[in-house]
Parts: sequence; structure tokens; C-alpha cells
Amino acid sequence: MFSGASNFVNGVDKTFFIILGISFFFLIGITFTMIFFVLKYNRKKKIAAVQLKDNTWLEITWTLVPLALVMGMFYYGYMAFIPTRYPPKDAMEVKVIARMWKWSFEYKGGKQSDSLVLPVNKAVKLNLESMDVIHGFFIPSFRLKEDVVPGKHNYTWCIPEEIGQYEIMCSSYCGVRHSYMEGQVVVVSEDDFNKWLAALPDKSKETKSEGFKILQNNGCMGCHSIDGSKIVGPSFKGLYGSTVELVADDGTKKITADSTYIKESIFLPDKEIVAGYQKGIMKSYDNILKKEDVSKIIEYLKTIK
Ligand code: HEC
Ligand SMILES: [Cu+2]
Repeated sequence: MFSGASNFVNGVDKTFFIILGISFFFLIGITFTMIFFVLKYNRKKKIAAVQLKDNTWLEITWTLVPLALVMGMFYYGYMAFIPTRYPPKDAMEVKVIARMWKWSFEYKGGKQSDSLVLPVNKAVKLNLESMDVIHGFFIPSFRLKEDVVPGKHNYTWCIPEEIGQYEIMCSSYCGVRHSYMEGQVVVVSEDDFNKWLAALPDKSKETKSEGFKILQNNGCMGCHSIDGSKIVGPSFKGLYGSTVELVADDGTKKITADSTYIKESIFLPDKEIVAGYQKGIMKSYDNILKKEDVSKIIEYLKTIK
């Protein structure tokens, strides 16, 4: 708290403590008044009840005082919120790409990185894009949180004010591995930032096979590994040509993973399920991938034995 990691920390924390302070005042006040009344008007003291009719001043007071309090909370909240909607015109722009279950960041010129590296004391505008479902871009230390909605060009911005490393989290439940959807912001000096950006390999120019890129761009890697480890789905390593045990409505069977099988797994994932995995997790890519894309994926899968 009060770390000052970004330009929004003060406004948000001030609002938080004002609301907390008011709540605490009433918690203590109401509790003690209650205890006082219980003791003072205890039935054993046999105090006769008096009927009161309305009291205009009392009613005006208990209307205006809470009104002033909530308007005060609103004022501080609003004043902290408004600047978050107006990034400075000269802010550096970075595209934040959210997909199940990974954050990636694209800098001007198309270079991509897995962590968000930012120069200190420079305004940055973050354009938020989702490749699949609704995610929430959340940097607690920066007091920054904004939904990432597919098809909607949401954004947020900030000025990082302290060199260091901070956590990025996803604040919208987005599926089985939502809680693993973490990232890092690394705030460095401007010099270090420029050096880092220059040294960042340009993945868009890398000579990775096309099939690999298709897997990467469609979020397959969130669920499938290529190194043999099981994530949400089976690993792609050694899949092509191997024997796979399938569970269908009419029992289990063993097949050899050939092109037809892989094509079907991508277009009709729920028809037959790999033994040990669950139905309904992988969606069909029928309208997303073209036949040529799938052929390229298959060509690539043949190469990872
Ligand atoms: C949300 C997680 C998820 C995503 C994203 C996903 N899959 Fe899957 N996939 C699974 C699961 C779970 C299975 C196992 C159950 C089944 O057979 O449907 C599976 C099975 C498969 C299989 C059969 C594997 C085997 O060992 O027999 C192939 C091939 C496949 N997926 C390809 C893809 C491709 C290509 C993409 C991207 C276009 C993709 N998947 C995206 C979860 C996912
Ligand atoms: Cu998410």
C-alpha cells in the first residue's frame, strides 16, 4: 500500500481509506450505541415506553448526513477514476493480448514478449485484446484493472513510477486454468528499456514453421504442450502416428493418430474423447481454422516426435 508504483496509486488508495474510515466509524458507533441502549433500557429497569411522533429535524439530519457522506465517497472515487480514461496523446502504445491462459504483449513494430517491460516515468497506453473469452487485465500494485472483451477495443493506461517487478493477474474467471493466468510487469530505466526492446527477438520474422505459428496464434498452446507435458489436453509431442485410446458413446477403442484423426479432433473435438480427458473443454475450430491451416498443423505435428 502507498507504494506509489503508478500514478493511480494515490487516488485509489485515498478513496479506499476514506470509505474504510467511514465504514469503520459507523461500525464502532452503531455497535456502541446498541450496547448502550441494551444496558440503559434493559427490561429489568422497567422504564415506561414513550411514544414519539415524527421529528422533522431528526429526519432532515438522517437524510442529509448520509447523503453528504456518499456524495463524498462518490467524489473521491470519481476523481480517481476519470484520469484512468484519458491517456496522454504521446503515450507509448503496447498491445496486450489475452488468451486462455496467458498474457502476451506486442510492441510497436510487432515484437512480442511474455512479460510487460516498461520504462519508468513514461506514460504507456495498453490496448487490450482478447483472442477468446472475457479476461480481466489486473495489476494490483498499479491499482489498474480493466476487462478484456473479445471484439471490443478496451484500453487502459498508466505511468509506472518505481523500478521493480509487479504481478499481472486475470480478474475474470476464464476457465480451468484461470488462476494460472499470471504475468509480470518489469519496470526499468528508459535506457534499459531501449536496450531490451532492441534485443527482443522478432517472432513475426522467425523462421518457425507455419504450423507452429497457427497453433500459437489460435491459443492451442494454452492447453497442449509440445514438450510432452500434460496441461489441459494431451501433449502434441509424439502424437502423430502414435496409438491413442478413445472413449466414445459406444465404448473405448484404440486408433492410430493419422491426419484424419487429427482433423476430426480439431473440428469435432467432442465426438470422441482421449481416455483420461474431459469432454466439452476443447471447442470446435470448425469456423476458425481453414482446411489448409489444419494441413499445416499436421505437417508440423509430424516433426515433433
Ligand atoms: C481449452 C483447452 C484446449 C484448447 C484451447 C485446444 N485444445 Fe485440443 N484438446 C483439449 C483436450 C482437453 C483434449 C482431449 C479431449 C478430447 O479428445 O477432446 C484435446 C484434444 C486434442 C487433439 C487430440 C489429441 C490426442 O492426443 O489424441 C488434438 C489433435 C487437438 N486437441 C488439437 C488442438 C488444436 C490444433 C488446437 C488449436 C487450434 C486445440 N487443440 C486447442 C483441449 C484444448
Ligand atoms: Cu483470463
